[in-house]
Amino acid sequence: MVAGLVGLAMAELAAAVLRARLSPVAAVGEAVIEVTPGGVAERAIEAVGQWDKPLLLSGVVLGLLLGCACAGVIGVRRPRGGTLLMVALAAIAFAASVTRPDAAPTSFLPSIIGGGAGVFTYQWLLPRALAVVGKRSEEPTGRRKFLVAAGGLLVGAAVVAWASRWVGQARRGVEQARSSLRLALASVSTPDGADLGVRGVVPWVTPTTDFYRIDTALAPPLVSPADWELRIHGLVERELTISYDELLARGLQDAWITLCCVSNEVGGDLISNAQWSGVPIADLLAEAGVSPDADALLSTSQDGWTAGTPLSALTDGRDALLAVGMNGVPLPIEHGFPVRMVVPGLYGFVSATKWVVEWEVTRFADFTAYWTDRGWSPDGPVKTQSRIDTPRSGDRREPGPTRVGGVAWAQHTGIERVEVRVDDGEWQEATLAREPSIDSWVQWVHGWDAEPGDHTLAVRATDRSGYIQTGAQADTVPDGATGWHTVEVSVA
Ligand SMILES: Nc1nc2c(c(=O)[nH]1)N[C@H]1C(S)=C(S)[C@@H](COP(=O)(O)O)O[C@H]1N2
Ligand SMILES: [Mo]
Repeated sequence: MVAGLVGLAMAELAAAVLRARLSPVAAVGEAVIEVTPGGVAERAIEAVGQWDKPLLLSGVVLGLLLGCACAGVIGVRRPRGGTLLMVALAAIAFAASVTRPDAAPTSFLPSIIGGGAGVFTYQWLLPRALAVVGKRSEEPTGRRKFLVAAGGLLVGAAVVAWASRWVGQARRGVEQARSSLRLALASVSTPDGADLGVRGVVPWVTPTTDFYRIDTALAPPLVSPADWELRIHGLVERELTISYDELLARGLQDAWITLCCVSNEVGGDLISNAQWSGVPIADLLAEAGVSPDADALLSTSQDGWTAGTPLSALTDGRDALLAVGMNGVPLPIEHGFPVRMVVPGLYGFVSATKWVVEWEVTRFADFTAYWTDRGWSPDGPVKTQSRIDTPRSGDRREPGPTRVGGVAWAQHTGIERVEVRVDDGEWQEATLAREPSIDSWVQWVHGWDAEPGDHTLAVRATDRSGYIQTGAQADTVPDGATGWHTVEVSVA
């Protein structure tokens, strides 16, 4: 039973951290409701009134503990059998979790984590329990050892259960603060002509739920707007501390900016486009008065992550924003709520600090940041790149006219031209969509008269500085991948 409680606590914690709608216990409860005949359920509810849910959940927990007690009894003679029963109990929770109609890809995790913890604890505790039973408690140290171990585990389980409550509540509190905000954000609609609507090409505006996510946070920092402050210090004339309301009072601007991760492989999907709303970073730096000696802004997030950004990129007039909104709504918690940075033209790891709380105006010579400490470059301008979204590698197409399409990007430089090459043929110019901003990616499409056989398609972009995207392949480390994206298609 101790093992069962340990597993239960771990499952609750995993569910809270993963923001699962249901913990495994609740999932089993829902499954019970599902298989209970309507008449029986109605009579039960009539009998117990609004206690139906707490009773059901307690029933599930009791059932679990009963099962665990059986596993304990069985384990005295057949440790294997006891383990098997523990695994079966976890399997019930697993089955209930993944068969919920709204099950997410991660729904199985809490039951696996909790089940694993329970089975592991059972196997660890059982020999100690057997030592007591076997010696008929004549040896007091065996008994004491077992009691200490079991007691310690129970206390641990209680702490974990309490932590899971706390995690869940903190999350709900911030979620509520977020949904009660009334920000003056531009509504989002795709600018005319930006989306070519080619099937298989990602939408020009990335829906927020599909926006890539990269951070080092196991669970996202939970910061309420009421508690948020940005401290600006370092090589400035005036130190400033700005609250959320003070930030909003400066007025919001909207900008289309395509954010990209330096870890994006050639052809990868760690790139997304959104409309960001926020206050120009340059305005805040001007208020603080930046010293001419400084060349960097070291930004720190609530969870201690850091990035170093060239001051030049923040003050040269581009839409570098201290953002509070994304695609017309307050930033989602995962994307940096309540406030993050977004800088066109720079990879996220040197510029896009989420949950940002501190700015130090400083010099690159005087610090290192989170990823520069781990082998990545201190500089991170986005490299001009292009990607084929359709066809995909391995696709089969009918012979005849067909469409090749994708996206290209050179944030804050702009895309001049995209070319497609079939096998060893000539580079042929593709048609570009309208580009509402040089800070976002551009869709392209190319008509291809596909001839039977196996073909390799390649794409390359030329940006408005005249630079033609290199075909030389470079790894993502230390400052971004290069090379042409190619796909293999068979035409038959
Ligand atoms: N606090 C914090 N901010 C962060 C990161 C992080 O790990 N922690 N990762 C950065 C990286 S590497 C990228 S690519 C972008 C990704 O932003 P997104 O998750 O909103 O897409 O956030 C940046 N900001
Ligand atoms: Mo990144």
